Amino acid sequence: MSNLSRADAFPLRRRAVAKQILDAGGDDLLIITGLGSTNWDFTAAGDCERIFPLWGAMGGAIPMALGLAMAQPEKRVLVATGDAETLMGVGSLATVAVQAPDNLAIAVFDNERYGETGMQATATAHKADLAAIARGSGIPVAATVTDQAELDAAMPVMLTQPGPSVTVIKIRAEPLPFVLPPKDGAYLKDRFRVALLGSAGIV
Ligand SMILES: Cc1ncc(C[n+]2csc(CCOP(=O)(O)OP(=O)(O)O)c2C)c(N)n1
Repeated sequence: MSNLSRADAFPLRRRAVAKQILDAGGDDLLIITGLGSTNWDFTAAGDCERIFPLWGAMGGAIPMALGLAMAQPEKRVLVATGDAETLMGVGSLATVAVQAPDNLAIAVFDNERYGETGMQATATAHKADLAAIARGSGIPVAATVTDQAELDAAMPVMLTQPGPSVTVIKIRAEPLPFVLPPKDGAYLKDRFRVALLGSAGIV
């Protein structure tokens, strides 16, 4: 099987992975999801006010989560985003390493595809290794998981252990029905701020 089609048979399924993370994360976990499929995955798992789905700004999910983690050092922050989104903002991994917030976990849902735009192969279907890029950027806690046992073992890395961490989760390349979160950016911002700060968050 060539690299370009191997993701069609990866055992981990993105919707189940998102649900496992959301369910295990508990009520205090703050989540940023990247544009495209991770938005739909976490909305399908259970849209809630502690999730901020990024509708645009490709490459912006990790920088946004970094800022949130630095602003809220007592809260655990997880960003779940795609391989193409991560590659587009790849310099942000070096900035994460410089700032090194221990409350930040990065989960890359790596289907080796540009899912939303028609499943074209990304660089991770060829030679790019995002965990190696993360380590080379200065984030030592960086690993790739490929099956359920490895995902289970990585859950504490994503949810409780000191970070920053990068967990690259190889998930099946599969087109799924869109499950859209609310689209109004002001509403999404306000509901997230109220969940985090109370009513003072939107004065
Ligand atoms: C700057 C920019 N370029 C291109 C796009 C179009 N676009 C939206 S989602 C997407 C692919 C996302 O792929 P990935 O991050 O791997 O997520 P997946 O849906 O495959 O999980 C692209 C190219 C965009 N929104 N912004």
